[in-house]
This record gives sequence, structure tokens and C-alpha cells, in this order.
Amino acid sequence: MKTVIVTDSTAYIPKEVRERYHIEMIPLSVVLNGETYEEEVDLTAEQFYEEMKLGHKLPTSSQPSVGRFVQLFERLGKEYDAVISIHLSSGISGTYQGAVSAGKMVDSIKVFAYDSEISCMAQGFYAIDAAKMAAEGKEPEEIFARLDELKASTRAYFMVDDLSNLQRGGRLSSAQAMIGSLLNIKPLLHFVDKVIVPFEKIRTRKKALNRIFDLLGEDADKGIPLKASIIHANREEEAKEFQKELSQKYPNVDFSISYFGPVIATHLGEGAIGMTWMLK
Ligand code: MYR
Repeated sequence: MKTVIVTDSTAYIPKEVRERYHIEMIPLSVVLNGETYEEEVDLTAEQFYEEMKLGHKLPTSSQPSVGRFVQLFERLGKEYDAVISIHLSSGISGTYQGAVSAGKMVDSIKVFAYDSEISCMAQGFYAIDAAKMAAEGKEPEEIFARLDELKASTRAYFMVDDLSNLQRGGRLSSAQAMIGSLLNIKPLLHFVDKVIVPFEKIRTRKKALNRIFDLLGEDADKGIPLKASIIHANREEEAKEFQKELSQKYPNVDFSISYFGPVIATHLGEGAIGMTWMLK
């Protein structure tokens, strides 16, 4: 079966990497200053962070329409037998559900939607592995098994400079009282059952970052080959320093740097930073 991989823009896989592995991308959008932009198509992360410095009111984000998915799947149906469409967690966006609905409307290609239960480069790693397998002619079932294996090994922790964007956008799942007690600190956040919840209350950015590194260390010290991505919201220099330090410390971990683009940064805000790692 000839299979193609689709993922959405929130994986933030650079264009040249998508092209190298023949990964199709469907964009989510942000509404900024009254204008709608498809991220990674007509708004880059750099442009978004520049715009945000102008003090616009908080942008909003939206998922691709079902029609857009149908169009994409129909185009792919002319060349492929199956599509595996890998999306950000269904607990924070309706994108995955959009792919499922569109799949039921298209006859020319078999559509398998996959809920990454996460986002950003963790989802990106899934899409890249899936695309490599599709290129080797692997069947969708084998690709799904690999995705589940990666998912089971995935860890991701992140922190934001200011929790209020996440709270206002309704993407922080926790009791209101708990959120109140977190607003003045830098809690570490992670995903549990598809939604974002606080992992630990930590007071300072430095301590939160060190805690992420310790958590990575617990897995990296087992010596198994891992891949990891440091993900930042306009903090590239800081991310590069971490990459240098951590690569020396953990030679069994393949580190890369990725970013929070417009849609995710709408909810996390500039200055957010996180890390994901999983089996290589
Ligand atoms: C939509 O409008 O459908 C998109 C909503 C996106 C919510 C994003 C919430 C933050 C996700 C953080 C991911 C961190 C992964 C390491």
C-alpha cells in the first residue's frame, strides 16, 4: 500500500525536512490584530514574535476546517492508497477530530488519523519516523505500532513565563484554585491523558529548567539511545547553550532544537521553553 504522512503545522517541522521526507502539512491559524494567518504558510514564528512586541491584544488560534482536510485528502488520493494524519492532542484542539470527520467523507484514499496526545516536535518526531517507514513501503498497521511505541516512551515537560495566556485560552486543565496558586510561580507543565496539567510547583525559571534536565537525566542515564528536542518560544540562544551542555553530558541522546510557533505561542507566550525526549 502506498502511504503518505500528513501532520499539522504545530509539529513545527522545518519545510526542508518535510520536503526531504515527503511529509504533507496542514496549517492551523492565528487571528492577530483582526487578520487571520495560516502559521508556517503566511506567518513565521519570527514574524509572530515581532508582531507581539507591538502590544496587540492576545491573538486566538483555530484548527483547520474539515473542508480543508477533505481537499488535502482528495488531492493525496490521486497518488496514494492511504494517509496517516498525525495531529496535536485531541485534548487541546479539534484538529484530530477534523481529520477523522474528513476521512469519513473521502473515498479515494484510506484515512487513518492518529492522535499524538501531545504537540510540537514530539509530534514532529512521530511524523518523521512514520514518513521514513512509509518510504520503506511499511503498512499503516506497522507504522501505527511504531507510533504507539514512540508515544509510550515520550516525555515532555515545559514551562511558561506567564500562565495567564494558557489559562485564558482554556488550555490548562486544573481546578481554578490550583491555577490561582500557580500564577506567580513557574510550574512545570506536562500532558496527562491528552490535556495539560501542572507537574510540579517550582518557584524560579532556573529551578524549573534544572528540574527538566534532572528528569531527562533519569532516562538518559539508563544508556539507551534517545532523541530529544529543546523547544523554545523565541529563546534560541538559551536553547543552543542547553543543547551544547546536555550533548556533552549525554552522548547517547541526539539533541535538536525546535520552536513554539504562532499557534502554540498564542497559548504559551514568549519565553516558554520545554523539552521532549523519546526512544531513538
Ligand atoms: C486550536 O486552536 O485548535 C489550537 C490550540 C492549541 C493549544 C496549545 C496549548 C499549548 C500546547 C503546549 C505543547 C507543548 C508540547 C511540548
